[in-house]
Amino acid sequence: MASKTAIVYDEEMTRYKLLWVDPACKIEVPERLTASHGALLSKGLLERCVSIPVRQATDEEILLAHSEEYLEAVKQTPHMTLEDLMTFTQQYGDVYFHPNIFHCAKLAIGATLQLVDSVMTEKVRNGLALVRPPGHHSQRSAANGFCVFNNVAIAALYAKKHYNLKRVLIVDWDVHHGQGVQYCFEDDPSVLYFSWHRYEHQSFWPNLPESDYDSVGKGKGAGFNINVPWNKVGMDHSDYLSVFFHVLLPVAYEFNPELVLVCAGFDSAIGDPEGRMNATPEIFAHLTHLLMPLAGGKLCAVLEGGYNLTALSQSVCQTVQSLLGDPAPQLANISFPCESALESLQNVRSAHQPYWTCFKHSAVGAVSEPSTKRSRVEEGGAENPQLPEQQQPEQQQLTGESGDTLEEEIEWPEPLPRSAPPVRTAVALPAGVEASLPEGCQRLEEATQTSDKTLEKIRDHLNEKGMKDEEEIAALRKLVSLLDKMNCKEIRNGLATVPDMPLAVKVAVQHALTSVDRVLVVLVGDDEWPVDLHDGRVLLVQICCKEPATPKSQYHIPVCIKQGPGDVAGFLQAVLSLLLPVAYQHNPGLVLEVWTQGSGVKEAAWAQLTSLLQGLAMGHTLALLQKSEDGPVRATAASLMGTPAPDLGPLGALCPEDVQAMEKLRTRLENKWEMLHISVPTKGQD
Ligand code: X5A
Ligand code: ZN
Repeated sequence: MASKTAIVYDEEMTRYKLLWVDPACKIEVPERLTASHGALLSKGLLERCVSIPVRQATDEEILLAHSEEYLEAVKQTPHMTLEDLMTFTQQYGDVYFHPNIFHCAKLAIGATLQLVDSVMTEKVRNGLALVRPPGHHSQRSAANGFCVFNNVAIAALYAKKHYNLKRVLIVDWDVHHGQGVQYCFEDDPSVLYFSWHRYEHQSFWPNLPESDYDSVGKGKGAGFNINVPWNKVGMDHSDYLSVFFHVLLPVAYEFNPELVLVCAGFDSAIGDPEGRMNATPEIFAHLTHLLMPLAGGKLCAVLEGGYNLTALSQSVCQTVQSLLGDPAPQLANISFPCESALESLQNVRSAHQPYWTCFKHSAVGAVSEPSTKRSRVEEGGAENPQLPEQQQPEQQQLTGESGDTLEEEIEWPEPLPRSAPPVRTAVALPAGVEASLPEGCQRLEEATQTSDKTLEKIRDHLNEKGMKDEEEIAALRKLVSLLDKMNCKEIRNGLATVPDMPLAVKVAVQHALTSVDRVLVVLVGDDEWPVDLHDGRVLLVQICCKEPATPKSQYHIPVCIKQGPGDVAGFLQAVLSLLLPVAYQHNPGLVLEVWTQGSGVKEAAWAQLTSLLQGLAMGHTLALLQKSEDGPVRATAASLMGTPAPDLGPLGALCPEDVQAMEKLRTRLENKWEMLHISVPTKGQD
């Protein structure tokens, strides 16, 4: 089974540049590639990846997404004089040509296709193509926005053709709208295109009405084009994650792609002169991580924009580290998405309500009718899209004596190293129990010496009369040992089977709180749980079947699914729209994941949950199972080891009552858990 990560790169793609003065194009420099590649090298990441050579794309491949006339025209550029190149360039928007750019553009496509081939033939699990020129703005017969050929669009068409794929997901996290990709797949339901982009009610480049949330695709492709416009700059981690949890991920799971392509532009990171957003490079660790459980882990990231060389290099490294499976950094201060982000979120969900089950039965409509956007644009003035952006008051920039724009130096801390403990997963099973564990997974045979004393202390503290049974004590000692090993960074995560689950949960929480600030307990199954939630350090999310007595604490979140956790659609909805948002906001130092007997949860769904939860607590998850059954133990251990979970297949219908119950839960909790918001708060209400 492929577990490697590919990097596709060739220095040749640095050998073209802007040869004349053009303020719109001067940021697209060869150093974008050398800096990114250099950072991967100096951080020791490159040597952990498989390097795959680039190749030139063939005419046939280029023609998958472009017209013959356009290809023939670009073919002439290597022979043009400087003057001819300038004239040729002028027919397109915000792009430049160079005698070597045609060659590089063929390599950029070739690099992308090499990556797709390596992933599809399972030579590697995933990878990144570091390419120039970028692609997502280029169109059938036009260069645009630094792009000549549409690398990712060609890759999707190529994958459909050569591997007979029926569903490809394109996630475009670049800060610009990849209108070229949208045009290519607008009426094609086999390619789902998602893009978020700086928009500011159409006043930001490329200033298109069709970049707004109401462009949902056409004909058979209706519902398969998702635009999230950012109408303000300064969006941060909470805004980005909200859109992933409440828009992209639910749709992506419902779509069930066979391959994920990422238009990986890093101009959406802090410090970028184009994007002016506020998300630090660590966010890309999480965006990548959250996409990795899809399509059996088949993910190809392809560089698009990114113009602050520091932010770009750091973001590239974060992306690659997630692809490699390194522990994701903790994100502090995830709390409330800004009002403008919520407005976009609400509008895009409402526009897509007719097409996606995950948005059905939700009572929230669009933000005021008729839509707020046109009127705002037509009011003119500050937001008149006709004005070039530099002349707009809110975007006035400092200018130096040369008349050049001076970028205010924005600073942010360098991302911390993401070092992985020597052992990824340790499994504690009762003595004598045989289990076929995944390769590389360590079996914990003996509890640590100190665990005996520790357990005694916990027993006193909990005033626990039980804990007499030898088998029980042996299991609890192993559980304590796993937590200690996690704490001293010997192991990243662990799995234990325990005979008395309520007691084990109590002990684990009690012990964990001596070394971490906050714990997240995720319980799948019914039953009452004697976890002390009074001080807000422990958050308990329970995915269950029976409606519990009204919980008194904001830290007890029971999500009820009528048909039980075995209903995959309901289970997934609970995980994506409730569990993950509160979990990220809680920012635990440990995740305790509990599978109780008879919960009915499907193994594949549990595996997905296990994968997703590893984005929290730097991957410190302790999974507890009630019985040492081979299937669940192996599936859990595999997920903890980083093996992509099996596909869930078509999700089926969502039970309307479940959705309504979850909405009710949201209403109860959203004052405390702001990450649950999916609409603009109503004025006058608190
Ligand atoms: C790939 C990319 C941006 C073009 C901006 C033109 N292009 N103003 O980020
Ligand atoms: Zn961009």
